[in-house]
Parts: sequence; C-alpha cells; structure tokens
Amino acid sequence: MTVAVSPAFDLGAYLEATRPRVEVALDASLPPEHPETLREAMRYSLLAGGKRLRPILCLAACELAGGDPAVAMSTAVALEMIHTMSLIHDDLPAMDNDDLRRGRPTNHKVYGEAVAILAGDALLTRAFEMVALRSPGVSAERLVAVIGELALASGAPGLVGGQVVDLQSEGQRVDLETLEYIHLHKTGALLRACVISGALLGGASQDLLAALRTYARGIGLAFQIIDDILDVTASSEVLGKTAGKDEAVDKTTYPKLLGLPESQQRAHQLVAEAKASLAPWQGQAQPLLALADFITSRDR
Ligand code: GRG
Repeated sequence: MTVAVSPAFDLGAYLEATRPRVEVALDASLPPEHPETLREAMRYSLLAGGKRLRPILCLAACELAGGDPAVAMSTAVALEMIHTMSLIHDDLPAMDNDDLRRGRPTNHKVYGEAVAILAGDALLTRAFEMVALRSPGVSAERLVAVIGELALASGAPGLVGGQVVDLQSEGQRVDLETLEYIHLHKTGALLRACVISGALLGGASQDLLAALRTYARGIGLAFQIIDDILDVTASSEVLGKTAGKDEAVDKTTYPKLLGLPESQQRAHQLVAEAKASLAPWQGQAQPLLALADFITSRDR
C-alpha cells in the first residue's frame, strides 16, 4: 500500500516550529552544577546543532498517540543526549578517530580524551535523570517503560552491540545480514526508542506501538543506507564530518555491496514500507510520514 504525505502538510514549517523548542529545552537541560570544564564539554557537543531528528521523532510520536508533545520534551532531550554521547565516543581515537563533527573539531580535540569520555558518560547518565526526575506529570508506569526503552537502545542490545560488531568488521568482508545487524543496532535501535518512548508517553495502543516498531525498522535502515551514500557523494563541508571515511578505513557499506543506484532504491523501498505501517493513522501521522521521506531526501 502506498501511503503519501498530504500536499497540505508542510514539513519545513513543522521543523521550523519544533526545532527552536527543542533547542531551548536542550539549553536548559545542563544546569551549572557540574565542574566547569565538564559542563563546557557537554554543552559544546550537545548544543552544536545537528538535525535534531531524534527529539523531533519522539515529539511527533507522542502527538500521534494523542499526547501533548510538551510532556515528552524531557525524553526528547534525553534521546538527543544519548545520541550526542554516542557521537563523542564514536569520534574517539579508539573508535572512528575523527577530527570533525557537526562542522566543528570533535570533543576530544578540544577537551582531550579523558574529558570527552567523561562528557559522554555524563550525558548518558543525565539522559536517564531527565526521564526519571525531570518529567513532571507523567505516571511512574510510563516513565519506567520509557527508561527501559532507552536502556535497551543504549546498551549491548542496541548502540554498544552495533558498535562492537562494526569495529570488529573493519577490514573484513561483511555480508548483507551482518551489515543489517550493525545498522539496526548502531543506528536503528535509538531511532526506535525515539518513536516508541514518545508513543508510550502519549498513551499509544498496542497496535500503534507495533506499527511504530515496523516504521522505526524501515527508517533506521534507510537512514543508515543514506548515511553510507552521503559518505561517498557529499563533501565534508556539507556533512560537517569527514566524508569518504568508510572507504578510508575499508568499511563495508551498502554502496559497496549493492552499488549506489540499488542502495538508493533499497532506501526508498524501506521508507515506503515504514510509511505503509502507519496507513491506519495516515491523517494524524503526517509529521512521521514526512520525516520518513526527509530521511531519503536529506543532503547531510
Ligand atoms: C557508551 C552506551 C555507549 C554507547 C556508545 C560509540 C557507540 C556506542 C556507538 C556509535 C553509534 C553511532 C555514532 C552511530 C552512527 C549513527 C549516525 C548515522 C549518526 C549521524 O546522525 P545524524 O545524521 O547526526 O542525525 P546529527 O549531527 O544531524 O544529529
């Protein structure tokens, strides 16, 4: 089934209205009680821009489930904190060893490795604090469910597991199944946590939660396929991170396994499948449908 975004829905206007609210909440999320250098290092990466796709997915899923997106803002911030932590750690010399992120020198280039590791650790733990202690008006039952989703996405069943297999695969011939495992864990798990936690906070039905899991799987894989394609086709200037990195470290990617045109085609097919899962909610799901399209049309 083809599910399309209504011509009346304007994603640009939606993002313009939502991003500033996310930025304000992110800015307010790191109060001045930390040691100054740590606080600076956390703020340096958290407030460095970025598309803010993850918090926006969370807010949109909450609204789709019938909730007030304001209720999900602390969780939206928490998700961006976990994402930012993963970028800081991913850029470390022991991992991807990169100098450029979000158009600026990486965290460890500015603050040193020890502070960068600790800034990532502090963002990860602050994320759980945001949900557990800074989500007024949300029932304990919903908060525990959200904390569980965030934990699953961050740990061995998610980001960490995907990252380990990714590191072990460098310089190896990797098949499509392993590549899919890496991407579903390294990238897809957190995107799933975004929509599921937002939906839980909005009081979603089991049917909607199941549909959102399918949606997240599709956009998660498509997101990473496009990331692989952009690594080949875009410049470091536009990406705000080092382009051509996958080839330089001999990483297996979708373009390498399938070629560019087939990779594009696969990403579009996954996005179509993701959108189709939301067919019963088509009217209310316009932001999530348009965000799925944004994943394949993005240039950075
Ligand atoms: C220590 C719990 C713990 C986890 C860390 C380092 C690591 C484990 C995982 C790496 C995960 C990672 C960096 C995946 C790549 C995901 C990805 C494609 C990031 C780019 O996301 P964008 O394009 O970036 O949304 P912006 O800057 O726009 O937010």
